[in-house]
Amino acid sequence: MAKLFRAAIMGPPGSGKGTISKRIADRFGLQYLSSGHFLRDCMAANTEAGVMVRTYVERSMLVPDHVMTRLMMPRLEQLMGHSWLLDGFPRTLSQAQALNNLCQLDLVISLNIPYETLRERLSDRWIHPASGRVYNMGFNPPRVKGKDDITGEPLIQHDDDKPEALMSRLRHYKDVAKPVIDLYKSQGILHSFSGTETDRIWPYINSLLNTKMHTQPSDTFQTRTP
Ligand code: G5P
Ligand code: MG
Repeated sequence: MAKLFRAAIMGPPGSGKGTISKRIADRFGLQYLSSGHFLRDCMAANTEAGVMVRTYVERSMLVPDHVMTRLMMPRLEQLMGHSWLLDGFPRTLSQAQALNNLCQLDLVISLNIPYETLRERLSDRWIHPASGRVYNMGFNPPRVKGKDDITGEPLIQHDDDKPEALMSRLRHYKDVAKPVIDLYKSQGILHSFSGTETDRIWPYINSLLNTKMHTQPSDTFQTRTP
């Protein structure tokens, strides 16, 4: 029987997790779960949990671990029969331990992007608040300036993408990510990629996944048809 493939992608805000995840999901037929999108869905549904997490997400603060795992675990259990890729979860050691209790990851991708690059990207970033769709005026602009491609509604910019706020978010990311990175390094499943352009990093990630998923006869992983 085909094995299931479980991967996660980590990286600071704006490092390209979402952009790369979408390429991986499309190319390799993995189910894709972004913790940020998932939280925004909860917020849009105005559930009790959604109202609670809004206070954190709107200030770009991490949602507390016990809330995050309580929300994510049932969603992950629904995906148990599939191969998947997680974007933005786990972010803390406590989340990584909770995930470890559910299943063992096969691969973790960590993105190392210089601060200056992140600053440039995020200051150029526009968001459709209702859906969380993200645009970049240089890299992936909307078809009509200032408007969401799907709904035509106006795009906005986040206060948190200003330089001072961004610097503090990045510092915080490094502090909480370090023990998670160390854990996955010790398990031998961490692969780090450095660079300033997603399009230059992508071929290396593509080739790593090709090797992991397709070339070893014992590793026939179960995916949905891409
Ligand atoms: P999210 O949604 O996980 P962040 O802040 O970690 O949010 P973000 O902003 O979604 O990360 P990303 O996914 O790493 O960034 O990057 P991206 O969106 O693909 O790319 C960023 C921008 O750069 C885009 O405009 C893209 O088009 C552009 N870009 C990409 N590559 C290039 C390139 O090569 N060149 C150029 N010029 N541009 C490029 O989490 C949101 C919030 O939810 C909560 C937290 O409050 C968090 O702040 N949260 C959690 N809280 C606790 N625990 C968790 N596990 C949580 N997960 C989420
Ligand atoms: Mg993202």
